[in-house]
Amino acid sequence: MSWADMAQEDELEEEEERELSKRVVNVNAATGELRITKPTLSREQREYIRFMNVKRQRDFICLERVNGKFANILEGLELHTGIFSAAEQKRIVDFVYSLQEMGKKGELKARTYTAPQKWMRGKGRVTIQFGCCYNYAVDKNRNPPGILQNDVVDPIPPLFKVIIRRLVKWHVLPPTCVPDSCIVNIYEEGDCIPPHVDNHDFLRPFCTVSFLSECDILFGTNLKVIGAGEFEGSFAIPMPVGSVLVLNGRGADVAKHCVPAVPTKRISITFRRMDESKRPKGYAPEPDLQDIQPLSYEEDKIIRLNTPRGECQRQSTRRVGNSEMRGSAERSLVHPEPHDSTWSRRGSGIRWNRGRGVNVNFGG
Ligand SMILES: O=C(O)CCC(=O)C(=O)O
Repeated sequence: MSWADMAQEDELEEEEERELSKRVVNVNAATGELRITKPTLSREQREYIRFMNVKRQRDFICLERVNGKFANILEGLELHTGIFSAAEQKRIVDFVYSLQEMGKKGELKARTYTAPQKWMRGKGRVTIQFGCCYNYAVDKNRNPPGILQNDVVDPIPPLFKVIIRRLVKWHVLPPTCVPDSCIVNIYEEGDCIPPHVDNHDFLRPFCTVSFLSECDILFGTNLKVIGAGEFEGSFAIPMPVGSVLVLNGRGADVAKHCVPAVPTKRISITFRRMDESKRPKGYAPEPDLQDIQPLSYEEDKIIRLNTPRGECQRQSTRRVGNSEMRGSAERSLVHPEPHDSTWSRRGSGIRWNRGRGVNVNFGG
């Protein structure tokens, strides 16, 4: 399948659409008679249902001393779940694999695909960059970290533009900050991303979408490197598969973040908008990423849908994530809980140990 074929907005939704249009069996309580009906929801109605079922957590709190005063270093972080269905995630992951194959065969531009030298655990990960070439550290040409002005990478593939439109339409990113670049990170078991604050060549907010496996992202003003791929930080946020973590405010700029060595293979895609003055030379904005408008629904409103039984649909505020299902008391101390709860801790140190999860040290 070509990239152009995948550019169809409907196509990301295709499997989900089938799911939602499945036949419904109604049992008549009095007669026991079975009636099979096929709900005919318009595309807008289906999108509305999915949009209303997105769970959004915006109440992360971790107090740390910043310039002599306690401040919530997680202010500005948001975790959105339910943006991508399982079928959509599979489609995206399959596409990433095809990109990886192209990269290995030299079919992508030289700076698009980078595979790290694997010489010790906890070193690097495969990256595939689109829209601009980001330099993580001073390179052999002495370029500082940031967007390289003279290096070319491939343009954002159509399927990723579909994702970007979804993120803006579904109120994950504001229309003032439509991403025009992205980095795919492919983590094999043991790969990590070390503590960093994203470069200011990119605007805030930006976001990361997680695929294949859940892992923790650590935040803290002072993230310590304990060993290869092992870091210590103040707060861990589990990123469920298919979730989108938005970084903004102090959560993006005061706290550093890192992903410790992952227990199992994982893919993430970080979407960011370049500062206009930092765009690579000759960069032309993508016409199909202009004028994207958020859906004009309010996130928390009840609506009556035109379903056969006219039921009310309401956004659930309870977050049911894998972390809850694991039922670990240890993890639940630091993990986000239902939408309207607030979790607050002063920097007490969370050490991430591979295979053992998060240990909470209350520091005496
Ligand atoms: O993989 C992730 O979730 C984090 C990625 C990240 O921090 C980055 O791309 O800068």
